[in-house]
Amino acid sequence: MIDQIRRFLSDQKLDAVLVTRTDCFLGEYYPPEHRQLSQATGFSGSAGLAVVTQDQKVLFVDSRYTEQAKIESDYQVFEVPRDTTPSDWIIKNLKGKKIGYNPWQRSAQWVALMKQKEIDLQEIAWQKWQELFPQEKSKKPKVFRYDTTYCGETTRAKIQRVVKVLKKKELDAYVFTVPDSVSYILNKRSSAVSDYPVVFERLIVFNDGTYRELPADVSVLKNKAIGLDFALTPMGVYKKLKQVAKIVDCEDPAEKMKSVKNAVEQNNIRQATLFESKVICRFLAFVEQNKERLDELSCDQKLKELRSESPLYRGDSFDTIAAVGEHAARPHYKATPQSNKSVSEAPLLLVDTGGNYLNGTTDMTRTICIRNPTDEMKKRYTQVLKGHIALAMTAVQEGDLPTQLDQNARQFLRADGVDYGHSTGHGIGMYLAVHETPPTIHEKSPTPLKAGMLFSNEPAYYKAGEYGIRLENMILTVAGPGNTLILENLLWIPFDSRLVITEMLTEGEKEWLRSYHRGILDRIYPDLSAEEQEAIKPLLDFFMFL
Ligand SMILES: [Mn+2]
Repeated sequence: MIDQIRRFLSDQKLDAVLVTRTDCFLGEYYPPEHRQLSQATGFSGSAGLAVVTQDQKVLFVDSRYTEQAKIESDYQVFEVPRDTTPSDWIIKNLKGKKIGYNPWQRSAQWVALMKQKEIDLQEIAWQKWQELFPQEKSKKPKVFRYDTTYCGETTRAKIQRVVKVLKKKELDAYVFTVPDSVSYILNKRSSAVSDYPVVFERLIVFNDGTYRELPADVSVLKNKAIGLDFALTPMGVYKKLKQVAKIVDCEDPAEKMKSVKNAVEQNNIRQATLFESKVICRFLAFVEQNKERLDELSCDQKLKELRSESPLYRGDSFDTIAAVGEHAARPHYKATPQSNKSVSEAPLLLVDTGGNYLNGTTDMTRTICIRNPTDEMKKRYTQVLKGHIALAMTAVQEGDLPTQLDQNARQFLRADGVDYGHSTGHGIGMYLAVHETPPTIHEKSPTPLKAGMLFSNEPAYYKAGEYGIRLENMILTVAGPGNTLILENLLWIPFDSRLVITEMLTEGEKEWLRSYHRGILDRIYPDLSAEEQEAIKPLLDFFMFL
């Protein structure tokens, strides 16, 4: 392949070519027609960017994929942003060179930034791109209406909210280019893949309240003032629109709209998470009963089987991470038949998993004791748990940034000189993407908290090559007295008493754990079989006597 790419460079009089994993919606969705990154490099992960010149071939991946990329590919691998970012590397190494790229796979904002830095980007026509990376045609996914019993607001009402934004900004129309946003506004979903059940369309909303799919011929927008989110729009779309219309960079209004769940959505997600809590409690019971014969892949199977008992289950919201021992030190580990480990091989098992149900998307993580944890593991587990509780107990007001939540979750680890490399939490879609922005629970998050936001609380600790710990619940913000926000916990799944050092807990933390575990007894226990109740006792038991 590399020879073909280099021949292509000479034929096209280019010095370099960029190959990304993104589809033409800038997403990581992976239909067969966008297999170019793995074709070029051999690397099969879900995100990455490669640059090929006549004498260099480099691959940029994030920390979850560094190891995998080095195994799968013979490219020089850079970890982003620890080593460098692709943009910085390009600016440093390729100034003055002609760099070919596919304008449907880079954002208008990124292209503008590169041009500012005097990087010579050359568009490669779709036809030429396909000659270089021959693609199979993918099947059209089945699209269906997402009922208002689940989403709680009609398309008409959502369009009216967009029209308000248009009037305020004196725009004639807005072009939505992100599948999540289009699916949200049109109340449509598809069966494309279970972890991203969106429709792959772009949408125009006019300020008179009419709307339509963005057609190939965009003359309908001639001379109109249109809003577009440059960071979320492929250069190919931007250019087409720019030829006919006056375009203005304007934040995608659906991002904020969908980040606040309405009352119907809130009730639905409460039900989905209650069902999911039962699934996980039954799963934990199953692990206790079958430690000796379970492995990472069979954990995944069991979870799917338990979820399938709900008629609303449409598949997992992401690939389950069932990670034994050192596998858990990689936050996005995915078991393969080659890597598959048996559960009883190490002291700890980490399971991060979620379902996509018609009434909501779920995401949770527990780390459980399989046998003989070390004192260090217990100390780290307790520190992560204290951080989880601290976040859950944080007093929050409407309009606060998530800074304090993030700092509270990290404080006990940081006081001990360690930390974790990812955000403490992420927004969660409503039968949409499991990672949704806003909000992001991070020190630098720019988005204030509001009532109706749904996000994860997932502090962690990773010791490379040895083990990993992560404890994740889902939180819904609800308006409290005055200006306060109540952080409503949505998941009822035991923490593992066998991994807690009681002496490290304050009275307040013990009270939180007691009431949380009482919640499990009230809400989940009655629906478990006698054997299941008995099996998860070792996790729960101890909290009764705190
Ligand atoms: Mn999560």
